[in-house]
Amino acid sequence: MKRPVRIAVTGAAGSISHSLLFRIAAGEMVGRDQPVILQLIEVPRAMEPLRGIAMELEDCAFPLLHSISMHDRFEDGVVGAHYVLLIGARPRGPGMERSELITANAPVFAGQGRAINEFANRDVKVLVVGNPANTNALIASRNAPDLSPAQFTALTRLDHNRTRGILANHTGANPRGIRRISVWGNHSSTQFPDLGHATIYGEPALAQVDEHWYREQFIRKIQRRGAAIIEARGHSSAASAAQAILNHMYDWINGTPENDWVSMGIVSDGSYGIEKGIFYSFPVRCDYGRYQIVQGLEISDFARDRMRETERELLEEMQTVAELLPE
Ligand code: NAX
Repeated sequence: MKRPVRIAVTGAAGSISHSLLFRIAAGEMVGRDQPVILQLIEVPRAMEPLRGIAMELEDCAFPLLHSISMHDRFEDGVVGAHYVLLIGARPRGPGMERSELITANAPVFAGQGRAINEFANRDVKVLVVGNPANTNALIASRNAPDLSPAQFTALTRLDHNRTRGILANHTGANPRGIRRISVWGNHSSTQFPDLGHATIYGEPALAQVDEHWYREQFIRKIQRRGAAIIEARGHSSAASAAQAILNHMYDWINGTPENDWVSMGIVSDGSYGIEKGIFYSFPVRCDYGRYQIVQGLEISDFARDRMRETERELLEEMQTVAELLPE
């Protein structure tokens, strides 16, 4: 029997976690033969609902769920963690500007980065989900000087999955037949869901859809999907976000399938001319716990403009939080 791994989760009593924790305990994040310890972290006022969730987890009698602990201090919850999912964040209030959301969340993620640096396992893998996810990942990683920035990632897999799901529905293909989607940039409405290299059952996707539809409707639909879900449901995406978190972590830990890649928000190494150091979504391949940016893709002028636009937004976000970014 394998030794259990420790998974720390913030926002553990929130909506995404409610769709996520039970599936982690069932073995869907790390592997079906890997026992897990859940270290659930919440703000003090949410500890009581969290206790209820812990009871429900216990009542499922998952064979792989070794134990559960609950914490209202991040520093305690992250001790020894092999995987950290930073889901909790201050939500965007009515009339709140994106820049206000960024400055409200920035100190929280700086503190969490410092605590991960000090208390987590040295090989920890961190996924930031709480928005603005890319910039929060940048802040956390820059405040964790003893860890590699490559150990920090931001969730753009939901955007990747949306691209795949909506394209499948539009063309009648099974989502499994769609490969090589790339989502570039920020997890925001400037992201660029790129079908330039995508294939449907092995044939170029762009030869199978109307180019005008792709440029004028499809891209915008993906960019605004989160807002459309809030409008329809009254709440932001939860079950699909949980699915994307499981996919992101599973692939990072276990590897991506042959002939395909996935999108992850990671620190830029300057590939494709994207400013070094920002957290930008790239197409990546994962193998044995590491990831590598897919190199050598041909970038059209149309794609280049969109990649630049979302890069600009990330550079602006970085400026907004500059004082929380130690060198
Ligand atoms: P909820 O408001 O349902 O839950 C958030 C939970 O986090 C609450 O229980 C709150 O008490 C807790 N929390 C807040 N600050 C905390 C802190 N400092 N430490 C520990 N817990 C803390 O939100 P939910 O729907 O679960 O969404 C969580 C975050 O994910 C939001 O920031 C949301 O914007 C973001 N999303 C990011 C996505 C992505 O693709 N990157 C997609 C889904 C989602 O919109």
